[in-house]
This record gives sequence, structure tokens and C-alpha cells, in this order.
Amino acid sequence: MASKNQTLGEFIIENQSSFKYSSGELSRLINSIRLAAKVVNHEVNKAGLVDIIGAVGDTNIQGENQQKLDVYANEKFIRTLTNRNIVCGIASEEEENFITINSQDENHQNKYIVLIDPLDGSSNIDVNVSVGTIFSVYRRVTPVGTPVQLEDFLQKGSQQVAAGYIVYGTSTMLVYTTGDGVNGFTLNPAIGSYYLSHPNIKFPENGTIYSVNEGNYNHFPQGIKNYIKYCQKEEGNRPYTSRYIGSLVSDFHRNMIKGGIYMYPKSSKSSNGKLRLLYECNPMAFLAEQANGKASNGFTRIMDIEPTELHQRVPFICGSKNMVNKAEEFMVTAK
Ligand code: P6P
Repeated sequence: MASKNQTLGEFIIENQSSFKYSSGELSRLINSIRLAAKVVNHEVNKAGLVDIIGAVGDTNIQGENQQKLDVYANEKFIRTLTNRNIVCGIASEEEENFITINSQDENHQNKYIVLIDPLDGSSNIDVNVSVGTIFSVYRRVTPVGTPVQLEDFLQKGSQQVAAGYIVYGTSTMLVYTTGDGVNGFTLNPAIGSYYLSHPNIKFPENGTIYSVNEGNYNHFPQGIKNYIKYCQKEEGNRPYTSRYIGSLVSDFHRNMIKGGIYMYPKSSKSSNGKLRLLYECNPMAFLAEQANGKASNGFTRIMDIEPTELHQRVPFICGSKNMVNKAEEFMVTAK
């Protein structure tokens, strides 16, 4: 049983046996993500000092190139996962194609692949708004010992073995699931350890917060327009509160704790919405369902969607179960 203030390392060891696959590798994988997140967190927190550390393209006093933080985060997560020889393949929002990890000594013996959005919402960094890293983990489906193939990455979200995010906010948190509930760990930057601060997080079944970019209202499907008007109507516990940070991880995290719904619908401007299925929607959907929430594209469970492309986009509605059900009702009746 998780106890508050347990460290992430202690938690992983204590729960290793409950993980139905080879536990050692997954534990090492989560540990490597934990390490990379600490390094990225340090850089994200320095971002405000750009006048001191130099803007993108400058070279700092060590003669290192100052990189865009999403490029930096991408390199850090890929290098950490590669150096620890844990995965056989990686896909990233920052990489057009998936990366095959040639583990010479073990000749592709690793069983896991990772898909990652290394720094989601990175445009918010310049205005000091929180951002996040999102990751999704699968077991490969092609034979161990051979180079990974695209089909290893194009698996339904229901096949994920782990998923999570790091939110670089007022504090830095690692929130993840391995299919046995959702737990949140807060980083103590003074000593560089994560402590279990939010054990067994659950979405409230109902909420009074809706998160959507209402600037796109005129371009939304009629069902979404009708649901937004429902949220705004003076009736019962409505109008709801509108909260939209422009950072998926932050909006999701707040809604999971307080109750709420996040929507990035398709629109006449973007026929499949903006968010990516494989490394944004599927991991957040896994977390949502593990926390008794729900995630759909308005009609279909996100984790049942059969992927066709590495960077494909899908409409995304996610949050408190009864709120997502109500939004889906409006989508179906407006058809
Ligand atoms: P818009 C950030 O770019 C992101 O992918 C999500 O984190 C965020 O919720 C959304 O896009 C914001 O997009 O079009 O509303 O600015």
C-alpha cells in the first residue's frame, strides 16, 4: 500500500511485483525518465534567465550551443533512455521517424518501446507558464532480437503497459500509471528526490471546470458548440468555470484533481484537431481511465483507435466521466 512521503524509488521497488511483465526493465525505464526529468526541470526553471544564459543559438560560457528547450528536452530523454539500454525503440514529437536503439551488447534484446512528447506547450516557457513531458510505453510486437518496426509503435492505446507525464509547474511532479492506478510524485529540488505526494489519484465523476480554446468556437462541430453553451447556462451547478492554460498536461492535472473536462475538438481549421494520438492522447487517456475518468474523440474511446501514422492527430475530449458522457451526448444528438 502506497504511503505518503515514500520516495519514487521505494514505491517502484514495493510495487514491482504487481507489474505483470518483466518488472526489472520497466522499473529501470521509469527510473531513467525520472533522471531525465530532473535535468530538463533544471533547464526549464532557468529559462527565465535567457539574458544571462543566452538566447537560442548563442553559445554559453562552456561554449555549448543554447538550444530551444524542446530540442534540449528531446535530446536528454532520448540519450538517457538509450544510454541505460532499456528500450529497443523511441518515437518523439521532435523526430520525424522512430529511432531504433542498436543495443550492440544485447542485440535488440530489450522488450519495450517509448513514445514521447518531450516538452508539450513549450511556447508557454517564454511567458513563464507551466509545461510538461508526456510518455507512453508499450511492449514490442515484432520478434525480440530484431530491429523495431513501425508496427511496434502503431499499437492501440489499450496495449500500453505504462504512461505518465512530468508537469514543470509551481512544483515539478511525475504522475504515472502501470495499469494499477495513478500516483503522483513531487520533486524536492533541494535533494533531487521525488516523494509520493498524491497516492491513487481519482478524477471526481463530476466537475465544474471546462477547458477549451473558445477562440475557435465558430469553427467547432455543432455538438461541441452546444456542449459549451450547456456549460455556460445558468442552471443547477452551472455555469461552469472556464480554465484553459494552453498546456495540456497542466489543464489535465488540474482537472484530474478538481474535476473537469478538457477538449481539443476538430474544427474547420484542423480536420482532426491538434493533439497527437500516440504520444499525447493515448498516454493521457490511459491515465484518465486508470483514474476513473474517460477519454474519447467525441464518439469512440481514444484507446480503441487503430493508429495509422506515427504523428496522426485526433479530436480529444478527456476528464471527469459524467462530463465526457454529457459532451458525447451533445456530439451524437447534433449528428
Ligand atoms: P491552442 C500545446 O501546444 C498543446 O499541444 C497543448 O499542450 C495545449 O492544450 C494546446 O496545444 C493549445 O493549443 O491551439 O489552444 O493554443
